[in-house]
Amino acid sequence: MMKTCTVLPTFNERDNIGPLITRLLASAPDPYMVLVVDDDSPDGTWQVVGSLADEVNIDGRLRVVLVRRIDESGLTSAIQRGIDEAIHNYGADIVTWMDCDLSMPPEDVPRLVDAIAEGRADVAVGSRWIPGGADVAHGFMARSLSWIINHYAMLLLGGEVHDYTSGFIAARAEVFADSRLRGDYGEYCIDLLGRVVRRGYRVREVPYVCVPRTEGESKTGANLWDYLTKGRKYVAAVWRVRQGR
Ligand SMILES: Nc1nc2c(ncn2[C@@H]2O[C@H](COP(=O)(O)OP(=O)(O)O)[C@@H](O)[C@H]2O)c(=O)[nH]1
Ligand SMILES: [Mg+2]
Repeated sequence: MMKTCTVLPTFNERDNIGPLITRLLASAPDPYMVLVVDDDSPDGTWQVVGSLADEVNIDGRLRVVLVRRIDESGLTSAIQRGIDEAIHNYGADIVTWMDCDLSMPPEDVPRLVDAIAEGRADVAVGSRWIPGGADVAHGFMARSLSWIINHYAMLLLGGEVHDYTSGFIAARAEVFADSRLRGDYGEYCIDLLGRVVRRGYRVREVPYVCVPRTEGESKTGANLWDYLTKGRKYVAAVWRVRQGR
């Protein structure tokens, strides 16, 4: 039986994290655990997780774990910390992660996990850009820029992946032995997927519909300048992987 752990990186997600964990546990594979990596959120997200853990951790098959980071912050290092803890401290065979703003449906996690547990993939990617997937969260400008960066990535890195900036991933633990996350925000995803494709891991996409967050605030800006700044890092990530670095 493969043990699955979902890593949840949080910063100020107080009103989202409870419903997210409840929904994850309701449709969870077995055995399953959730590991939240919170960067000492001022809104007290970690307190909500702490009390949820007290409620849930009675049954040995389901588990909620909190890692509260005080001296470190940032999305990529939070996910990597969660991956390391999941594999080395909790013996996870499959690690998944996602945003915690409920923009990625928790009910889709088992579909990603199944692709791996059934031996169809080493890495499963939640994808907005294959049939059945969609992005109803972002406006025309963001979707257009996503189209451009993904087509650029497909051209240079290979067409197995259509959503290189997905951030909704499941992978076999073995994949992380030679692939640590790099970068500070969304570019880590392009970098990781580009490298696993190059290394010959089997990558499979599973469609999902990205919906708008209703509680809390996005940590990324949504004006043209923010998109261009982010876009530059994405382009650089594609180029770096293309060069085999
Ligand atoms: N631990 C941690 N999580 C973060 C940090 N920045 C963003 N997140 C989380 O990363 C996910 C994506 O962030 P979000 O604000 O939705 O960004 P957007 O989707 O790019 O608009 C959410 O779960 C955030 O709570 C951070 O510095 N540390
Ligand atoms: Mg978001």
